[in-house]
Amino acid sequence: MADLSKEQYLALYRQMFEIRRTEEQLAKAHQAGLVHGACHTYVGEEAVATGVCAHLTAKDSVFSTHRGHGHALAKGVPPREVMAELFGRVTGCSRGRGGSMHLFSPEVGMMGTSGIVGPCILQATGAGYSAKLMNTGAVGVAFFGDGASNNGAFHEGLNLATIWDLPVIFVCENNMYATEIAFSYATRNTNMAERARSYGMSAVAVDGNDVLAVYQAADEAVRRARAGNGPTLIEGKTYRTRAHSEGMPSLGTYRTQEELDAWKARDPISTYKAKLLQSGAAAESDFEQIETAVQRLVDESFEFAKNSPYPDPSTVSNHIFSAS
Ligand SMILES: Cc1ncc(C[n+]2csc(CCOP(=O)(O)OP(=O)(O)O)c2C)c(N)n1
Ligand SMILES: [Mg+2]
Repeated sequence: MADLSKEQYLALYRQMFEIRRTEEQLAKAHQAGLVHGACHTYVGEEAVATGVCAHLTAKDSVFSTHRGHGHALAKGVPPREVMAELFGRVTGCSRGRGGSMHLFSPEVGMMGTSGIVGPCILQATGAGYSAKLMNTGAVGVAFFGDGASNNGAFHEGLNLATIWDLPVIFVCENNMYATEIAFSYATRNTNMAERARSYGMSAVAVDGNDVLAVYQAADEAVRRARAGNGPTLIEGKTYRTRAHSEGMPSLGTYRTQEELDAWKARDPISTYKAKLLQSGAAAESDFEQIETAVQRLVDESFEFAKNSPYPDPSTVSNHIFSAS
């Protein structure tokens, strides 16, 4: 096991638990009609964002996807701002104008989720280029799925970041499917690390359900980037245990109940908790305290979001770029 302090071990647990509870609340809110627009949850994949973002500060930039609630939370956007944003309220991180797929909070370096699959790879490359030019010591981080790796942006971004030794971390969340298309169907080379290495960059594949494995890989990648030694691709092999998007069937015809059950048994949160208990790194009472506090935070965030006003209609044309 990685050599962390008890506080560090528990901070990782707390972050994953906060993402899980927020997502579960959002899924219920979606069923109740409170969420405007699509809602792709991060349930099952929490260890990836948590293990990576533990190494980042507010000056590091994260660019994310349609499945981005977990990235925003792990980067430091409070659950109430995420919930309010999905409910279209003025107190949301994008003032209620963006929703799930436009979560922006530059104050904490959350540079946006996006429904367009792929561009976050190029945006993070741009952030790395900017950090290098300005000599800020910051890193750019792209979170993206296996599906995005078959998009042109992947190849352009990885190549450019490599030849210019940019401080970028490419985090591929390989959950085996793009919507309902298996990764093994969509490419003849499913070895993501090998694909990245073919550009000449460092790459590593880790168990994306093991937060400590992700944490260690990200530690090395962030150090390498900050030292000026170029980008890294981290492939986190993981699985989403809910539907692609809320309202869609969680199984469909593309995956089996057995597969889903097998991954649920490898849940990143409960397996981590069991590991910490077994090793004596933390006690049952530590988890009780964290779980109670997080549940209270999520409940309060939900009430806050639900009771917040919608943006005033008279402000509809604010924040819109106009050349005239
Ligand atoms: C450029 C582009 N092509 C297609 C889509 C439709 N689309 C939305 S989500 C998705 C699947 C993405 O799969 P992946 O990158 O593996 O992420 P996951 O949903 O598995 O987290 C697709 C194809 C899109 N939003 N953008
Ligand atoms: Mg996928």
